[in-house]
Amino acid sequence: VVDVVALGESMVAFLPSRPGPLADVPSFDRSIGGAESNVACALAAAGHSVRWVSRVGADGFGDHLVETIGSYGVDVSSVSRDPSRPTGVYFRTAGDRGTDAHEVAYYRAGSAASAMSVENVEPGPGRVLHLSGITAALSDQCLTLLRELTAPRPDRPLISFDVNHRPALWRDAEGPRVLLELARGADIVFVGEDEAAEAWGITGGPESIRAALPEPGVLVVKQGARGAIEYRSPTPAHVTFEPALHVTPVATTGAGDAFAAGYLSATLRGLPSKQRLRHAHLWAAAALTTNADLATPPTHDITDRLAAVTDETWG
Ligand code: KDG
Repeated sequence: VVDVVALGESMVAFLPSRPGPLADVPSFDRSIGGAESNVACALAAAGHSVRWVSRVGADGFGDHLVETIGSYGVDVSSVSRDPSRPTGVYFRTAGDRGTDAHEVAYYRAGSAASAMSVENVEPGPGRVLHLSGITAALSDQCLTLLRELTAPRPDRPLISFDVNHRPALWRDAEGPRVLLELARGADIVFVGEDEAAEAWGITGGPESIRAALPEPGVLVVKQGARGAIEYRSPTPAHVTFEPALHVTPVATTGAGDAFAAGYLSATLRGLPSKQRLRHAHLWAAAALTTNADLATPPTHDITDRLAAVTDETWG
């Protein structure tokens, strides 16, 4: 049984050779993206056993994804190939330093991963199953798959769910309602305060988000550069806030995935709430200060030492 199974679509990502609007960027460098495989790669790089489950096309981009994700130590043996559909790709611009303002152009409609279904995907055993709201947005059959995987049953693994609201991907206005439903059925939920406002119109801060999402045993509300709050059942007994590290972001894409991975890593290691949040912030800081979506996290040894500093030193 692996520590974590991460299921979702990955894409070849094309990162701009220079800042500016998409219309003006002359060339792009090949990289990889995919919220769930970003989590998988970070966890595997830190020594956890991880399997990534997905579908890619029978094409060179699919080869590149499987090879690159596998090179982090992730088990990719459950990734299947679809000869009739392409691997998704996407292009993005670089935001102005320190802002999240960037353009994204997806070429993933009809991709191999968007045809994932209960029939062609088998996550296999794992302690944690990490999923995200992106998969729900890909297609009706992907949404059915997510509902199936998260349905209550005695042998269900711990479900980790990152809301990852991507308005550009939703095919109808149902997205926010579906994301709330999926989040309510998960065990560990990650959501941004801004994301909850955008998706669900919840503007009353973390307490209001917890009020809308009372079910998950763990709810982590991310407050961007400020920090993050963990609500752990039974609430309101266990509420932990931990400030984020002050870094100058190079690119914010992928920081949420690194945050989730750091949090899950510390959870798997049985660390207490404050340390879970600090590990999440440290891994996020590593991703924020790299241009690519995916950053190799600091080792356990370094993370443990950095996370052990006094409150006055931290942040
Ligand atoms: O969280 C980062 C991801 O958003 C990025 O790697 C690309 O998976 C991606 C998506 O669907 O936006």
